[in-house]
Amino acid sequence: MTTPVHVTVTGAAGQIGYQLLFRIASGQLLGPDTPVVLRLLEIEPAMKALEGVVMELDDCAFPLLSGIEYTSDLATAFSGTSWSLLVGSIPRKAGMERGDLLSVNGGIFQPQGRAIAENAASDVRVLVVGNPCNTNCLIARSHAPEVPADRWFAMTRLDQNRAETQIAKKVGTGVAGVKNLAIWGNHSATQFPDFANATVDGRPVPAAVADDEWLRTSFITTVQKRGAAIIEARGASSAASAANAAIDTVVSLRTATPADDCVSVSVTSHGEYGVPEGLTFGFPITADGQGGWRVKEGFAVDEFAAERIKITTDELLAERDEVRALGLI
Ligand code: NAX
Repeated sequence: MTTPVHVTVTGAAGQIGYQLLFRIASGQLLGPDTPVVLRLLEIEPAMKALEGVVMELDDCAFPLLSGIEYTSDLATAFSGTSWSLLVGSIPRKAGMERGDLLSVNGGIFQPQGRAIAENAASDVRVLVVGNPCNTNCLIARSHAPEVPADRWFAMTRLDQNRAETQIAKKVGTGVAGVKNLAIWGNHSATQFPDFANATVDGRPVPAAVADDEWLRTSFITTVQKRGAAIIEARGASSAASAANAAIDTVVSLRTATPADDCVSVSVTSHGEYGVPEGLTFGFPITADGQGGWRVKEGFAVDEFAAERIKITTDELLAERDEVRALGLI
């Protein structure tokens, strides 16, 4: 039997955790031939709930699930981990200022970054889901300089999936036909879902949709505000679709990306497309199937796109300046 791969999930007793763990344990994250050990991190008050989730994982008798560690201790949670999915965070509450939000999350992601650097496996990769995920990723990464910058990711895949579905519905085709759809920037309401470089059934999206007004207005705002629309309808934030996007992200990073497609994920900028170096920024990337990836070149950035990319860049720079002023990076 292959050696099990250790996968850490933080915030494991939360709603995304509940949608994520069973899929990881069934082999959907790392494939049907790779046994996994789940390492689950929670805060003390949630440990009892987490015990219940662990009981349910046991009750599934997943053949690939080689073990479960559940803990509130950071070193234990990240010991030997190859994939760390950082889901647990403190979402913005009514009346909370942005600085408070960044500061409270800094208190979570600083020590998690250190614990990853000190305890994880040498091949560790980190996907930050907990919001504000781009800046939380930046905070954790800046406290783990030993872990190469290309191992840190923040999740913009849910936005890509949302955008693909909106386009497929508009054109009246299957979502599998929508390709090369980049989400630029921050996982927030400033993100830019780039329709102009995307294709549907091999045709450029603007030609297939034939409704520029829709693409430039309601398409963008629907994707940007989808999270809020789900809270409004469901009375709770996206969980199953978020867990699905986390699985999609890892699978896409492990698989060679076809030449006509890209994967949307936030990564450490090296200045690609003029984005300031060091930001955790949503780009179109391609993976090589061997664990490597690069920002996809050749995306056309017209004036409309450049304006939107600037807005989301400015927001991320403001977040970076704020966490810097708070001493978090
Ligand atoms: P929940 O509130 O249901 O669960 C969060 C869990 O994290 C709780 O069980 C809590 O006890 C735990 N937690 C808090 N502090 C922790 C710490 N220091 N260490 C370990 N665990 C800790 O939230 P859920 O709906 O699961 O969402 C989790 C995060 O994902 C939120 O920040 C949310 O905003 C974010 N999302 C990100 C998305 C993305 O596309 N990047 C989309 C979905 C979601 O909104």
